[in-house]
Amino acid sequence: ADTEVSLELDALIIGAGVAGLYQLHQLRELGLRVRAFDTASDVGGTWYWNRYPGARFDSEAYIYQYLFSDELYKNWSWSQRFPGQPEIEQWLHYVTDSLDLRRDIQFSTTITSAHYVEDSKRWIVRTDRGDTIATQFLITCAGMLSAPMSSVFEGQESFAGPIFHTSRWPKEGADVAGKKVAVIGVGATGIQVIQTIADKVEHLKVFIRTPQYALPMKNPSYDDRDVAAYKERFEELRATLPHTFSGFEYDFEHAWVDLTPEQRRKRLEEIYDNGSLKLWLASFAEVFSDEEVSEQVSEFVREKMRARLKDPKLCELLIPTDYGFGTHRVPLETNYLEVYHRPNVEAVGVRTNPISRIVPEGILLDDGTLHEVDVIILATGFDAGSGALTRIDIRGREDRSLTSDWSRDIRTTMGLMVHGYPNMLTTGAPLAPSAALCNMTTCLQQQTEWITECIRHMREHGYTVIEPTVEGEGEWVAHHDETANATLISKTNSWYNGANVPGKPRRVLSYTGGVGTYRELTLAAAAAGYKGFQLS
Ligand code: NA7
Repeated sequence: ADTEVSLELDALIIGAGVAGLYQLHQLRELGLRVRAFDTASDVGGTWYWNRYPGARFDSEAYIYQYLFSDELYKNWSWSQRFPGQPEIEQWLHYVTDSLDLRRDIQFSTTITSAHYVEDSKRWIVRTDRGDTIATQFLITCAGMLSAPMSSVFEGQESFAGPIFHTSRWPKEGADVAGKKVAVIGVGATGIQVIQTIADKVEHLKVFIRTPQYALPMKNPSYDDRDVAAYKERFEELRATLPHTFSGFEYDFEHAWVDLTPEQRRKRLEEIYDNGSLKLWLASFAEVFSDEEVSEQVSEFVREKMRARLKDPKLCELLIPTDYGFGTHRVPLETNYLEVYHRPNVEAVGVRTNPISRIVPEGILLDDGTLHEVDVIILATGFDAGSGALTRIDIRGREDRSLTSDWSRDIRTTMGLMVHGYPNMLTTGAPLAPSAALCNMTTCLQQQTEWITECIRHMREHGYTVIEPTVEGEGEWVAHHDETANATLISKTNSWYNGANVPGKPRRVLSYTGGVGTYRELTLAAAAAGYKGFQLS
């Protein structure tokens, strides 16, 4: 196979999004021969693909940031607290150009396979463009939420009009204005689409199976003073974000048990008014573990939702009752609930009468009801964490297949490596903190920096191969499970534990012990000479 090799690298990076861009920069600084590959025609990852109407941050822009460079941070100014996708994509172009990354990225190229060759201790990587690349390190920056659940219903291909997943929204735009449109799914994505297109389409049918505890977003525009004020806080943010529970600037301040009912209510009202994810990620840690606290905070949010949705039938369809607040990803919204009061919007409950199939005219329910539409938007989510990697033919030692290994049991060591796959380093992977409970940029910076330091250490000490031991991996998985199983997240069905993908082995995908704790544990393993790993 070596004779076919068209390129020799020290490190190959899959993906040119938030993680891949920074990883590329770091490894180039380290002096490696490194190249990133992306299926997309440009940089951006998540922010390249998710160009549906209303796509925007749910993290404050000034914290969804690279923190390694004061200059990079301060030379970009955000227009508002939670900007939309076009601005975020422009920012990633700015980062790419500032760091001159483009010359080492190959676009419109999908990695199809990566096989580890034990004799030469290299990965042989193939692309859909016919490249065969040999590389010492394989680094996956392929995204936590990048493998779309786009084939969900029987008969999808028979639909007469356009049908697409939100993360495959056509780059040239899609014509929904004046059309009869269906949106299937009301996760964070569905909610953003629905509230944005409702007043543009002729008729909107929203298919709702599980409603969400959505929180109202406060999204002020920034003037020069606001921008100067957050830039002023750069050092403070850099010192704070990596150490909090969720990689946001805020953290839990009080334990539920320490406050009186009046104090709790006051705290909840105050943080609700913040118009951010603070109510979820920095109200009370017990929300994630204590049924009673969970119920009380859930009821607080339900009350807020009920006050906006006067119609009892809408309340029944749109207010969650059978799972606790914060055990799904909490979406932020802007007049989302009020959308259902519009005469051109219809909420279709599909919990007891599910979608049976797609037919040329539209969506057919189990009881035979046909909903005729011109366009179908699938806001049906992703095969999270593992999907981006299991969709590539990755083979480790002794030809073991990651796709087949992870079809039985999804295991990693700190979300950074997998036993049996030497020199494969992963970001946004299962069992590390990630989108589920983390400001993604904080987590991805920490993971890519850990990887860079690991490679630097190996080079300095003359090691060429690293792999987690069976015992090391076992310990991490056990710690991860113990932490996750103590939470209510493990008892709720969602992409958080793979419940949304038929046949996916169930395990909470994101580390739930906190971003700061994870950071300490991963750094401690490195400081102890890569405890849990074998270096050779
Ligand atoms: P999510 O949060 O996984 O939401 C997917 C939605 O699609 C959810 O409401 C699902 O209902 C619904 N869905 C999926 N399959 C079906 C079928 N067969 N019938 C009806 N409804 C269905 O994905 P998002 O893209 O919104 O968000 C993913 C993450 O991206 C988000 O959490 C942020 O971190 C960014 P269900 O809940 O399964 O009943």
